[in-house]
Amino acid sequence: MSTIAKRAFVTGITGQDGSYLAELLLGKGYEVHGLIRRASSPNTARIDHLQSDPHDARSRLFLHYGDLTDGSGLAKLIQAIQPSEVYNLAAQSHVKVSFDQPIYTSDITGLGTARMLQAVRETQEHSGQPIRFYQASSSEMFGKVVESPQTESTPFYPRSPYAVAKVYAHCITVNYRESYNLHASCGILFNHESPRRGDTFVTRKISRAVGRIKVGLQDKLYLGNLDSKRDWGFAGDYVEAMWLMLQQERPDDYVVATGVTHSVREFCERCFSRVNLDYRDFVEIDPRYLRPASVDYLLGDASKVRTTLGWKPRVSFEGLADMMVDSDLELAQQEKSARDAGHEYVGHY
Ligand code: NAP
Ligand code: G4F
Repeated sequence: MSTIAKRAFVTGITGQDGSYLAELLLGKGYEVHGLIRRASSPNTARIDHLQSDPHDARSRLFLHYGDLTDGSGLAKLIQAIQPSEVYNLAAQSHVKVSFDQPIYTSDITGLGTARMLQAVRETQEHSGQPIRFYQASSSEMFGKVVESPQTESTPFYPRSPYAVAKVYAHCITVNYRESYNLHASCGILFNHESPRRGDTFVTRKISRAVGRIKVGLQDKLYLGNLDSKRDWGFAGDYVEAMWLMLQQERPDDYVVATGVTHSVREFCERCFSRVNLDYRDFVEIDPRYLRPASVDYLLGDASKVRTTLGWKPRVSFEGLADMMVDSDLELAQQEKSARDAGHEYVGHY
């Protein structure tokens, strides 16, 4: 394959951000190549709407099997695809799970990034064609925050195996930028959500439960720390910042956030009130959802991305909660109808 101006390779394309980013890139005319893991049942629900007939010559989305544990497989793929931009979004991305699977999380979320960087570096050296690299860094790296709001220069204090792995991934990306003249940028993204959010993250867990409670499919919602605060934005807005970073002449690191923080309790209040319910009647605390070490407060200062890239969030906290509840209420109504008709419900994002 020869290098064309707009060819992107996206790891994590089946995830929340990957699906929005693929939509954005296809909309801008890119040829998009995505890495997917082989699974015993389909795992492409979030991007199925982007896949046209494989025999249709106009299709610009290509999926390739691979895994972040397989460095030589990644290198072969990147050499074959010859992308001009690489977005590394794949990760074991669940903080609580990382306490149960610390070694696995370090391997995927941490070392997986080093494997990607090495594959990109080798391909660029062989072909002489520049490749721009985006790393999905996280506000979890700030952890037990040493200052507020958090900026690009706030020191990291990771509080979970996931966050430690992300700090490694962030630092190795900066190291490859400085050592090999790689156009590699890190987006330090604060929490971002959507109707496509995985349903074990707290916002989606809440919006799913609100829909199901409203239609009578569920009685209670069990949560952990309700006082924890996050700077929540909409994933569709945040993928635009990723793309903007790779359009700059110089690589750099940017905090992407709304600059507003809310508690899990406030998210519950907003979601339940959207369907005229009071969260206090349904939410109960289950210590199983507490973490061995917690991140209690995150608030981002996105001045740099606003002024340098001209990026700003479009969806507010209230707009996000309403969007998620409305979507999950519709899903719950479909689930209820299917159940009432005696059919098995097949969910979608
Ligand atoms: P997500 O929905 O959990 O998606 C993770 C993606 O990684 C999925 O496509 C998953 O594939 C893939 N993946 C997992 N392990 C893999 C492996 N071993 N090899 C190849 N692919 C693998 O996460 P997200 O919310 O879209 O987040 C995207 C990235 O941004 C992640 O790196 C996350 O850590 C980071 N981040 C997210 C946020 C946020 O608030 N959403 C904030 C800051 C940073 P399967 O579908 O097969 O599981
Ligand atoms: O939705 P969460 O699981 O997201 P968390 O831990 O902030 O991590 C997410 O955002 C990071 C960016 O800061 C990403 F890097 C990471 O990949 C992921 O996308 O939990 C949010 C808060 C936490 O304080 C948690 O303790 O909600 C609290 N919480 C309370 N009850 C709960 C629950 N979280 C989950 N998942 N489930 C609960 O029942």
